[in-house]
Amino acid sequence: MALKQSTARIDAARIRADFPIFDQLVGGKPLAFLDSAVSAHKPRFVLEALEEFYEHSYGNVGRGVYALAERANAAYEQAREKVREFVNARSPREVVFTRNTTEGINLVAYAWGLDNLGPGDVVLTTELEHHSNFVPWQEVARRTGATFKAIPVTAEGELELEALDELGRAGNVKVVAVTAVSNSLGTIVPVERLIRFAHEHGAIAVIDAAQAAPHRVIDVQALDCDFLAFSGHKMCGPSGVGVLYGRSELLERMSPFQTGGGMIRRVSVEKTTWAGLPHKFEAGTPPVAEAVALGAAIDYLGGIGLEAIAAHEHELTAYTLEQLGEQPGLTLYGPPLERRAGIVSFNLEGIHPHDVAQILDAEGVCVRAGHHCNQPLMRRLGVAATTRASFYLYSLPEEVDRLVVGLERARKVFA
Ligand code: 7TS
Repeated sequence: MALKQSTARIDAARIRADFPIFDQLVGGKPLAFLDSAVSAHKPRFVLEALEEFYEHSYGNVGRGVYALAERANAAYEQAREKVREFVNARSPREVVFTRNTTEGINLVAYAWGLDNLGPGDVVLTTELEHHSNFVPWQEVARRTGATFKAIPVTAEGELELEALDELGRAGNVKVVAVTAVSNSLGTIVPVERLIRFAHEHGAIAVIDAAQAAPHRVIDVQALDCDFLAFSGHKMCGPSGVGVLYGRSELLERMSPFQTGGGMIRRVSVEKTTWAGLPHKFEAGTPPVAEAVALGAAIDYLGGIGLEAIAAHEHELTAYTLEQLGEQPGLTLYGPPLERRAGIVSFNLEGIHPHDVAQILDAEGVCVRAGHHCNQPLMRRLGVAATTRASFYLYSLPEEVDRLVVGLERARKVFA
């Protein structure tokens, strides 16, 4: 998942016109939205797909026999096929719709972990993880008696891969769960290396692609990962829908995560049997319209090109590191530009990140301040929190300039 330098260029100002959210003033100022890592805005194309589906094709899936229900079902399964192609899965049977990344990882941790982990086994994650790819594993390890370990990170926020050998000797490594891109620091993780390590130890490799899928090409066959999870809302899709890719041989052998309607073959007092893939893992009414709109988001991003989007974010990141690097009393966190996605975390000396974010908000600049659901990483960096700017295809250099002006103001206010 290394950054591919593309010669294609996107016209971010023109792309921005596709996003109605930017048509307004907030607090009398145009939005400088530098918080896309938390969630991305939606282009008209996706909003219209959502509306069109509700107005003309809405129905539940896997239930009705009337024409409208069949239309809804066809749209839902067509969205699944778009996701399959997006991640290059072998079959739509390997694509499970979830609510979000968190649910996808919990599905694997519980449905696979509870049946396959025990004392003497090691669940290996990293200090870079979002809590969503850390806490579920820690909890399932606790319940099963497995050992939970985290690959340490360097002061620059990169994995200490030299620690792998020793960690591999700590026991029977059964799971390697790792993020492809750090949501706090933008670190691009060499997941290929970790997937290889997992398979050399007979472990499953679980990839958290929440910060990767919106920005870079994912090919689950080339990666050879066993599971990969991401969220629709971070990639211009609606909230409430996510995706879990799972290798079919593993999904077939797993117990369901949740049980109920929509996921059964036969139910009787004596015994219940499960539906085939992927429906075995989609209990209850799924996010039907949201999945259809996620399909539209995939079309939209595909029309622009993920490589061109990554190249645009790379330029903005370079510009931001350069601009912030000149600010007095500002500490930058994270790896060098060449191993970093469109995320920049920093602190201003003597000013709490929440105060920085509040002053920036008054200037119409949206950033995130806090621990970013990365408490183990914050502890490693020796800070309680950071201020974070993150970019997407609609981000503009002018927004970075407004960030810089806002930071100068914060320094004056708190001087
Ligand atoms: N994994 C990573 C790497 C993430 O960045 C996030 C959300 C999640 C998992 C969870 O995604 P969800 O859709 O299930 O909530 N990241 C952030 C963030 O950086 N700031 O707020 C949420």
